[in-house]
Amino acid sequence: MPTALITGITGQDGAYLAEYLLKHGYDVHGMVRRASMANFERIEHLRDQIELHQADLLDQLSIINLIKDVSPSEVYNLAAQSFVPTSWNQPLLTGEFTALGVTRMLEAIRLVDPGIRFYQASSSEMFGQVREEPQDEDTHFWPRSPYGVAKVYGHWITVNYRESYGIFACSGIMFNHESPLRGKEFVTRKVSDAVARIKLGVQDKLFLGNLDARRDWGFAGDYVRAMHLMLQQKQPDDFVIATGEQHSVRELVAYAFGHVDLDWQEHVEIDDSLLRPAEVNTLRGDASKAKQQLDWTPSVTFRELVQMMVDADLERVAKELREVLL
Ligand code: NAP
Ligand code: G4F
Repeated sequence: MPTALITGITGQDGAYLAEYLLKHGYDVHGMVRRASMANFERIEHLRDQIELHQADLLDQLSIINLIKDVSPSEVYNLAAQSFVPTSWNQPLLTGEFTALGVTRMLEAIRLVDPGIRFYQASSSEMFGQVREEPQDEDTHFWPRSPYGVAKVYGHWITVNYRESYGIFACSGIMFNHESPLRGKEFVTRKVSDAVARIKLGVQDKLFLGNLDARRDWGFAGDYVRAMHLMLQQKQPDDFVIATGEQHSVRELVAYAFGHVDLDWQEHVEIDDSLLRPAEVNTLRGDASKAKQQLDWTPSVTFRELVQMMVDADLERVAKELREVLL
C-alpha cells in the first residue's frame, strides 16, 4: 500500500486530496499544527481512515521526525499562508511558511529518504503582472505580493533540489481552484456565502474590492487529481494546471446572484479598503502540457462551479437557520 503524507490536510486542497488518495488505496497521513482548538471540519468524515501527526512548517526537527515516523512514499506539501492580502500584513511570517517551509520539507526528505516523491503547491500568483496571455510553464514570473514572491522561492527551491540532489520533486503551478470547502475570505466563497445569506434574508449587502480582476477559476477536486498524476510519472517535472477560461469578479458576482434570481447591483457595494496595494489584474493558464503528458483536463465548468458553491451554501445556511429556530 503506498503511503502519502499531506501537509495542509486541514485546508481545502488537503481535504480533497486525502479523499482522492484514500479512494486510490493509499495509507494517508496528515501533518497538522497545534491549535488551541482542533479545526478538522473539512476532514471530519475521513478521521477514522487517516492518521494525523503534529508538526509545523516553522520547526525543522518536527518535520524530520514526522518523515521518519510516517516513512511516506509521496509527500504533498500543501501547507502555506495562502491568503494574498494577509501577506502584506505578515510578510515575514508568509516568507517563513510559504517560502522557507518548502526548504524545510525538502531538507527533511534529503536527510531521511531522498527516494520520497515530493509535490510542491506552486501558484499562478507567481505570474503576477503577466507578460503574456495565456501563461504556461515558460512564462516569466513577476509576483505582485509577498505571497507571490514566497511562492516563487518555493517553486525554484523545488526545482533546485531536483537538479542538485536528484529528488523526484514536482511543482504544480495551479491557477485558482475553488469548491464548497474554500475558505470564506476568498472571493468565490465570500460571494457564494453572501448570495445564500441574502437569498435567505439574513444579510443585505456584500462589500467587495476590485470587480475588474480576472481569474481562471477551476474546481479543487479536479486539481488534486493533477497533483497525484504528477507524482506517478517516470520523470519529475513542473506543470501549469488551469481551465484556460477567464472571468472577471463582476461576472462571477452577476452569475452567482443570477443563479438565485437576485440582482447583484441591489446588494453589492465597493469597499476601497479591500483593494490591494498591488493587484494581479489578469490570469489565464495554458495547461496543454498537463493535457499531453498527464492526460489531465478539468471536468467542471465555471458555471457549474459557481452553481455548486451557491447551492452548497444555500443548503448550509438554511440548515443553520433551522437549527437556530428549533
Ligand atoms: P488553505 O485552505 O488556506 O490551507 C492551507 C493549509 O496550510 C491549512 O491546512 C493550514 O493549517 C496549513 N498551514 C498553514 N501554516 C502552517 C504551518 N506553519 N504549519 C503547518 N501547517 C500550516 O489553502 P488551499 O486552498 O487548500 O491551498 C493549498 C496550497 O495550494 C497552499 O500552499 C496554497 O498556497 C496553494 N495554492 C492554492 C491555490 C488555490 O486556488 N486554492 C492555487 C495555487 C496554489 P490550519 O488549518 O491549521 O490553518
Ligand atoms: O479569491 P482571491 O482572494 O484569490 P487570489 O488572490 O487570486 O489568490 C488565490 O489564488 C492563488 C492562485 O492564483 C493562490 F495561490 C492563492 O493561495 C489563493 O488561493 O482574489 C481573487 C481576486 C483578486 O483580484 C481580488 O482583488 O478577487 C479580487 N477581489 C475583489 N473583491 C476580492 C474581493 N478578493 C477577496 N479575497 N475579497 C474581496 O472582497
